Parts: sequence; structure tokens; C-alpha cells
Amino acid sequence: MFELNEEQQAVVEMVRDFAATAIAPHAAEWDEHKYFPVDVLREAGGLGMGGIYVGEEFGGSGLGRMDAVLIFEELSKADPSIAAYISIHNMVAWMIDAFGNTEQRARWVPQLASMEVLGSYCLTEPGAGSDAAALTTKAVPDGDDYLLTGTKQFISGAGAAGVYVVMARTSGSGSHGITAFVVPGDAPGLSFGPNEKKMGWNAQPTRQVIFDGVRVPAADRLGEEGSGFGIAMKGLNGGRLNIGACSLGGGQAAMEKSIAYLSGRSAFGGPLIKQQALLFDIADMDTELETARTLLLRAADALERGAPDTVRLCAMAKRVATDAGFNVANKAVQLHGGYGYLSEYGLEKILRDLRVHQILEGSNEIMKLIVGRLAVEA
Ligand code: FAD
Ligand code: 2MC
Repeated sequence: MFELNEEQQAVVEMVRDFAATAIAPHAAEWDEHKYFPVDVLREAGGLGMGGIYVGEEFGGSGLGRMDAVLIFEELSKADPSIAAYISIHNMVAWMIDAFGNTEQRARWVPQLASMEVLGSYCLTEPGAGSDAAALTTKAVPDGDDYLLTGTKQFISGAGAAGVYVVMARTSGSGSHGITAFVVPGDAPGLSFGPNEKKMGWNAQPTRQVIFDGVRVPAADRLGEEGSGFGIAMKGLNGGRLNIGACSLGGGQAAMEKSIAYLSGRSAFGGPLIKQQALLFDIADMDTELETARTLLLRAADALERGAPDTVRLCAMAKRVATDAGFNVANKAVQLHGGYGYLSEYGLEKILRDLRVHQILEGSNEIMKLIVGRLAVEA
């Protein structure tokens, strides 16, 4: 299970080369100028990274969930913010491919797989974040259409994306009254809030998405009425692994930078790497990351097989990997001394980018809620 086959090795090498040449050299500048590099995302799409675990029928790459973990680790070594946006885009592409009818798949999946069109995932609202089933954006039937009204909060890629998968309420007050819709970015009545000023993830926009009587044909409903919460959650199972893999990649890059730095930095008569206390720090970092990698791959295998403990393992892996990545990045700043605090060394950016992975795609408290509930039920 953990030995990469030849195809996986080739994919990892291809992604590593792309990340090292097309992303890493620009990451600091994109962060500083809050620049969303749509052209580079299209290049990633051309290499098959827009629909990694989407079937090949409509242009997806047809790879597996473990491949996705490997890919997001590599991308994130170059830039967690860009890797994380690509992971959200993949979640959207997969949701339309998995739950759409043939017309919807034929219309959207080829453009998403190539990243000619970018996707956004709209679940969170100002009044409903962790308690996602409390969302209030309404979809009211009107002839053969629905009229969508409400506000989505913190939407990654908003404004730049050409398609929005939106969870809205068609009935009742709980999770069974939620329906998913595919809304094009140019739909009349759709508008966006200002780009939020953030601690990290600066190379991708985060905006409110505002629906003011947006007319959505019933043909653009994804799945049956009332099935939207399940669709949203199933998308997130994979999303949680991918975001965990993004933390892993950021943490791995931070650890590698620390080894190089401590090997070159002399104090007390020799390179700092010779200080056993610091070597033990490296050992802890490496072990924490390998623990996360192992659990991510185990959860990815479960998701791929549709195993009964998929939700539990995805939640565990998301928490473990996002905590590990952040802890390792934080330790890496410490190991660099004062230089770790300077932008030039790239460590503080990794730390800022990885912090939000502990909050989004289900906060780590919500991951504990999921795991705890399932443990008690078992
Ligand atoms: P709240 O739900 O208000 O939680 C506040 C605090 O209470 C948190 O620490 C939380 O863990 C804790 N808490 C809540 N309930 C419980 C409980 N029952 N037990 C214990 N602790 C609890 N959403 C999208 O839909 N699409 C996106 O593309 C997207 N991108 C994002 C990008 C960024 C940069 C950010 C910051 C957020 C993004 N989100 C997106 C939203 C994100 O998923 C939410 O912020 C997250 O789910 C938490 O919701 P909240 O912010 O409303 O916090
Ligand atoms: N996979 C599949 N189905 C799931 C699921 C999952 N991970 N989680 C819940 N469900 C199903 C569940 O089985 C149930 O189905 P049914 O009613 O048919 O039996 C239904 O959904 C309702 O689940 P619960 O009864 O557990 O609902 P509750 O409201 O108590 O809790 C909770 C749901 C807290 C787990 C959910 O609201 C949640 O995951 N909250 C976090 C929200 C979140 O992750 N937001 C991320 C936004 S996207 C983002 O941040 C990005 C950056 C893109």
C-alpha cells in the first residue's frame, strides 16, 4: 500500500518539477501582492491537476485518492496557498462528476478538468460555519427555475471562479432540506464581497458570494432536492484529506529548510545540527509528519474503497495532518532563530498559510466531534 508504483512515481516527479519551476520561485511575490495566478493554474490543469480523481469520460485524470494526497503534498512544498486552492477546485470538479447527470457532467467537467474554468464551493454562511446544516440561503421554486437568495461567507476563489457549487435550503430547517446547485459565475443577481484581508492564503481570493434572486434553472440542480448536505459532506471527505496533504507538504518543506539551515549555521564551535537537542527536534518533526502521511494514505485508501470507516478516518487524518504541519512549521521558525521571523527565509509564510488549515474544511474541533461521536456510537 505504501510503495509507490511506477505510474505514481512518474506523477510525483512531474508535479514536483512543475511545482519547483512554475510555482516556488513566485510564491513569495504572489503572497506579498495578493496575486491569484490563474495562468499558472491553467498550466496545472493542462497537466491533469484540475480533475485528479475525476473519471476520464469527460476529461478527468482518473487517478485515485492516494495519488491526490501525493500530488497535494508536492504542490504544497512550493506554495500551500496555491495547492489548497487547487484542492478546493478538485473537490468541486469531483462533486459535479460524481453527482451530476450526463448533461451537467458534459457541460462542466471538461472545463474544470483543464482549469479553463475555476470552481468554488459555497457552504459556509455568516451565521452558519461549523453548524453547516443551519444554513439559510434559500432556493425557492419559480416555474421551471429556482430563485436563490442569501450570502455565502469566506468563499475561496470567489470572483475569479466561473462555476459555484452552492448548498441552499429548499425546505425545513435541518440537513435534509438542503439542495446543491451549479451556478455559473455570470448569473444575473450574483455578486461578490471585497477580497478579505487575511493572515495567509494571500495568493488566492476569499470573498462573500451574494445571491440576490439568482435564477437557476432546475436543470442546474445537482442531485435530488434534499440531497445537498450529503453531497457537500461527501465532497469534504476528500477535501479534508487534500487539505491535510497540503499541511504535510508545507511542514515537509519547513523541515527540509531547517535541516539545511542548521547544517550551515555555526555556533559554539560547530554546525548547530550537531547539537543533539536540535537533532531531536528534527527527529520529532520528521516523526510527526510521517505519522500524518501514514494516516492520510490509510484514510485515502478507505475513501477509495468506500470503506465503512471512511468518515472517521478522513476526520482523524485531517486533524492530525493539519496540526502536524502547523507544529512543524512553528518549530522550523524557532530553529531558524531571528531569521525564521524574516519573510526572506519563507518560513513565516508557511506558518501563516498552514494556520487556516486547522480552521477550514471543518475545524479541528469539528473533526474531534465527528470522531468522538462515531467512537461512542461504535
Ligand atoms: P464557528 O463555527 O463560529 O466556530 C467558532 C469556533 O467554535 C471554532 O473554533 C470552532 O471549531 C468552535 N466550535 C464550533 N462548534 C463547535 C462544537 N460543536 N464543539 C466544539 N467546538 C466548536 N467555506 C466554504 O464553504 N467554502 C470555502 O471555499 C471556504 N474557504 C475558506 C477560506 C478561508 C481563508 C477561511 C478562513 C474559511 C473558509 N471557509 C470556506 C469557511 C470555513 O469552513 C469556516 O470558517 C469553518 O468551517 C468554521 O466556521 P466559522 O468560521 O463560522 O466558525
Ligand atoms: N460524509 C458523508 N455524510 C456525512 C458526513 C460525511 N463526512 N458528515 C455528515 N454526513 C451525513 C450524516 O450521515 C447524516 O446523514 P443522514 O441524516 O442521512 O443520516 C447527515 O449528513 C447529517 O449529519 P449529522 O446528523 O452528523 O449532522 P450535524 O448537523 O449533527 O453535524 C457536522 C454535521 C458538524 C459533522 C457538519 O455540519 C460538518 O462537517 N461541519 C463542518 C462544516 C465544514 O466542514 N465546512 C467546510 C466548508 S468548506 C471550506 O472550508 C473550504 C475551504 C472549501
